Amino acid sequence: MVKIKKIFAREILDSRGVPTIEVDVWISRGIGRASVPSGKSKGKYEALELRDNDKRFHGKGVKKAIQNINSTIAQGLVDMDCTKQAKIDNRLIKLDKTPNKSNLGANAILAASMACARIGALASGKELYSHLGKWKKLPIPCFNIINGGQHAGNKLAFQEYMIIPVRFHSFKERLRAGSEIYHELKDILEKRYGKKAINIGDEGGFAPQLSKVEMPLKLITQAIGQAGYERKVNIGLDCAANEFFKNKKYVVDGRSLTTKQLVDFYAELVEKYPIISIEDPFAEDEFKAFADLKCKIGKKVMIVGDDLLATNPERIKKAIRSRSCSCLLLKPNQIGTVTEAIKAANLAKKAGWNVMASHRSGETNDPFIADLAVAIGARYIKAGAPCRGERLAKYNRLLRIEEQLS
Ligand code: 2PG
Ligand code: MG
Repeated sequence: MVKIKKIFAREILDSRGVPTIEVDVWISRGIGRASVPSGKSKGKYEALELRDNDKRFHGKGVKKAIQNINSTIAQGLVDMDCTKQAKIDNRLIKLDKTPNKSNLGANAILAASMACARIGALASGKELYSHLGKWKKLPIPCFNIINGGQHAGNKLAFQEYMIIPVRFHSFKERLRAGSEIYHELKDILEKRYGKKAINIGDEGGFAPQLSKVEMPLKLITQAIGQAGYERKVNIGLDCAANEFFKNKKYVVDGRSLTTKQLVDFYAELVEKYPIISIEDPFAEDEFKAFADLKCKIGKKVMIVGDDLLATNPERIKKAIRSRSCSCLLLKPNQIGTVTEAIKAANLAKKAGWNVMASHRSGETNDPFIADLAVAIGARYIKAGAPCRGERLAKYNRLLRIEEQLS
């Protein structure tokens, strides 16, 4: 038994310069520290992120959440055994008493939960990934190299265009391929559209002024080929379709599409490009549309649920019943504790789905999600482009984990 002595939270800034929470948990021989990310294209079924909504930081301050950690959460966790993550998380859930963590704030609760996991690992003399799980395989990275939607100042309806280096023997080789293709794409964009096309979006991918959703697929396929990785690297999309769902239609490239038309459009894209994964192809309540798409292209393409599932067990169960997905996008801050995130992953895996562990568009340098991905045996991880410190913090951590495991 290693007792928690003290818990202290502070307000820090994330990669968009917006406040977020960092927590220190103390035991007699050290500190565990963690910080939480924040999304922009958030789904309505996510646990509540508590913001101050006052004058500071345009309403985005997190002082209330910090106060909750330094008072209620600290009082509730001090003297508990830091190596017992499930018990800690259970206590956090009880202290909050709401289904969506709206009392103390999911950002407050998750920051405390993650910091406890870190100190629990230290106290047990383990790496974080082996403290949290038994799996020891590295996930395949999905690098978001063109940003659109809410993450960029361009007109692209789709939010993320990812390259997925599938056919390689190590994480290290996958990271190399990701970086080489990223730089190949940079050259292509600059030559074709000039310097303004190589500005980057929130997740480190390029944000060229393209307006047709198919164009990035052409450019990325070209970059993969020119870098010499044809047939070894595939493409994944996060359409984040909630964001272009207006009056029951999907507004893509200036056209308003019905669900059926959008299903056909995805099927066409899949025929033309080496796409193996599509996340949030429809809005967050459209279980049936997801299922229709899965029925049509599901043998070739993984259908990933993010806003649809919100890392929430009830929604995951519903999607299992309705055959809407074949992969869970796992975002710990959608549900609010480390233990609940692990349970969500296990539920998805039991149904035969894949799991893709995910960062958020507003990140910190905390690589927690990398360790969690290994711990739960996630087949994939997405942490943005192979560019920008807060994205590389995750990929570089995986390089180190691979070294330890080999
Ligand atoms: C997503 C995420 C992360 P955000 O939609 O999958 O890439 O974006 O964090 O803005 O919700
Ligand atoms: Mg998403």
